[in-house]
Amino acid sequence: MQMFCFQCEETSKGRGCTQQGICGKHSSTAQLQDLLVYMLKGLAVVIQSGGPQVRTDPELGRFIAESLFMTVTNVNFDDARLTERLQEIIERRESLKSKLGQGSDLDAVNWCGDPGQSLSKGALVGILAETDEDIRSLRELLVYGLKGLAAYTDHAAILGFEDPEIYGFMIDALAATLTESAPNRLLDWVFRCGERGVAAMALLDKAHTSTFGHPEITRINQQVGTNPGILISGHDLKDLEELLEQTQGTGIDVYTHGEMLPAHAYPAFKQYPHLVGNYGHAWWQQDKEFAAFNGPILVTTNCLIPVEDSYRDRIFTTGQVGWPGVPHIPDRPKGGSKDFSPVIARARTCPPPTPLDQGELVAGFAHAQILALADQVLAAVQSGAVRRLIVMGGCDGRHKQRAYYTEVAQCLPRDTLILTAGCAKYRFNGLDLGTVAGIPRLLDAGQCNDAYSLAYVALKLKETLGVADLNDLPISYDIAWYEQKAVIVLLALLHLGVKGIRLGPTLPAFLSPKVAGFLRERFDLKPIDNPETDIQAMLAGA
Ligand code: FSO
Ligand code: SF4
Repeated sequence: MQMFCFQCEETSKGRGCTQQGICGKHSSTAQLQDLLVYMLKGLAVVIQSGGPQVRTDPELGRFIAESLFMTVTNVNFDDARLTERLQEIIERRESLKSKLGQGSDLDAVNWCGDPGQSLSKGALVGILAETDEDIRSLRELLVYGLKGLAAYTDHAAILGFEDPEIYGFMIDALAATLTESAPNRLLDWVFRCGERGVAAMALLDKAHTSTFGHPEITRINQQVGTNPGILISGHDLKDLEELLEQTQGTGIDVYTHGEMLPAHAYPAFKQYPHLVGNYGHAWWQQDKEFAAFNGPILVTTNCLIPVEDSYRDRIFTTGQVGWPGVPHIPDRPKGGSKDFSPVIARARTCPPPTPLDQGELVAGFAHAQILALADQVLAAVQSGAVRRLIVMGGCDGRHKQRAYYTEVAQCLPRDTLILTAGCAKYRFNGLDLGTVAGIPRLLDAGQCNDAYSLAYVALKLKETLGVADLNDLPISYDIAWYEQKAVIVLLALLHLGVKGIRLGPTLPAFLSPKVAGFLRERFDLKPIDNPETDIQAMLAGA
């Protein structure tokens, strides 16, 4: 075994990647990421010893969030950047230790090997270092929740929105993964992580809507123009804004890809006529679609898949994303903007994109817009015109079983509404699902983090309909997951008290039978079955 990773849904054989990641991660990268997480735990212990002020220091909090984000699936494959980050963690830890005059016997607080020893150390301190499968399961569930939390926290911080308590929690929880081994206490940390997940998603929602306005119902063009284009992928709306500013008047068009699609619905982006449309589908098809795009591609967050030769000379990364040998646009200087001129210069040399799709997509059903339709939705629910709302959010992926989600969307009766968020929508947003009671049957709230919007709508419906329990609403949850942001969304929903969630296409490999059994018993969390059986069950409220 050269590595062990089971943090995403596509893990090898549903058990764990042991030679190389299905995602393309080499064993060296996996070992560096394992060591990075381990060293962050040690840094967290040192930070804690500095008391409340150090614990909620935003500069340290941002550093921890960014570092965790680098280890999320499909973010950073660049061993040189990971090694550099490891050195930074050690330097910060050592300087804090001497400043605070605090030490500890823990290895993660003291290990100072040189970079040549990182791989062997990473192999020693990885996931399997814990031999009890239930403790390992709970610990990893918490770490993956924290990775998702870190990603959303980082996005909000980039827009200037921060909550020191979220940073403080991240530090306490990371430290707890080293110092806690009682299952009930670890479980408690997991649930508290879900609570912080709600706070982080709310913060990011506030960051997005107060910076770019509230999403509005928007028709999004899928056709290509005749100018050279830049394709921007990932979730970072600040990067999109700066790219649009820097490409104004250059004769270069900008297209969104993957999770950048919902950007079209924000009022702030409508002022840029050269933001012409969306190109392509979910992340896993990027090898073919990036090749066909012909122009430069800017990847701002996950999901990045192994870079193909056909577009290697015109792909750029930024933020926490990295691929060896691919040019990286550095972070913005304090108070300034990122410099996308290398991307723009590359675009000038490229032909326009090859057409891929025709027609339009509709998005922009975040909470403000759905609540603007609230009277209509409520009346339709109360009159029985709408029988049930089905939340089908989350992630897309390569596995054939994900055709389940297309089939469910196609086969759900016409008196149901589908609420979605995240890249899972690419399984059904091209279908003509029509309207019910004048309401479009597919309501797309936005990115995976906009699952917050869906939870917000559910809470508002509960209040308006005067039902005692969220689970008494005519809403079913049929969630698709792939990586660790989906883990924090799941923990957030559990924290809100949502029961009966269907999770697919497979349950996480990191849930031990006992932990999965516990979640089933307490929250009725279950795997998906076949579309017909699940549709019948959801319509019956099960
Ligand atoms: Fe998808 Fe990838 Fe948004 Fe994830 S593009 S899979 S949950 O990174 O973040 O929904
Ligand atoms: Fe395997 Fe997923 Fe880990 Fe990649 S992130 S190594 S595919 S489990």
